[in-house]
Amino acid sequence: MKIAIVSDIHADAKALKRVFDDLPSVDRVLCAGDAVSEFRFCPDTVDLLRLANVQCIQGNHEHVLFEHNPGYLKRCQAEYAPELLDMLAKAPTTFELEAAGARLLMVHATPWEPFAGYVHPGSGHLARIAKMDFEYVILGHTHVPMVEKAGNVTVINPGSCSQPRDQERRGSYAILDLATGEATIHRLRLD
Ligand SMILES: [Mn+2]
Repeated sequence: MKIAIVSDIHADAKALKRVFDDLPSVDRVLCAGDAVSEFRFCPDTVDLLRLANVQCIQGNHEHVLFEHNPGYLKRCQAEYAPELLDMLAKAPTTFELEAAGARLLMVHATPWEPFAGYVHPGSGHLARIAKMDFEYVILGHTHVPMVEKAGNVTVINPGSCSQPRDQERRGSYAILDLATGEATIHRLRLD
């Protein structure tokens, strides 16, 4: 089973489309949160995610939009199709998957605080993740792509397809092959 992982799209439908155009053949696509931004909903982004049957979780931006941003949410509800808003409003905070004998957890920021904390490459948080009962932990939030081993846990952050914060300045996504256990970061070309 091959899984593509995107994250932190931040309402950039064009960047997401670039990912889809670049994707190898995969069985499933996951999105690790912040598909939109707290003050910027993007129906095109959500529609692309919906049409591709992408499993989304909420990031801190969805959380703020749906829980702490009533004025802007009201404007979105007046303007956009309810099924598009619902897709993110009803997205879970964490997503777990068992496949090919492996357990996978996806959460936006950290496994213990879904909307707060950053797990960068080399982070001290990795020691805590190493004790978790998963083969794969998928995170977003940092906009820095990462594939790192924490004990027996492979920690994967696909980075952001639209707003990279590492030195490469190119958007990224990740591919996880559960048959081989291999996770790779793929970079997108710049416009
Ligand atoms: Mn975030």
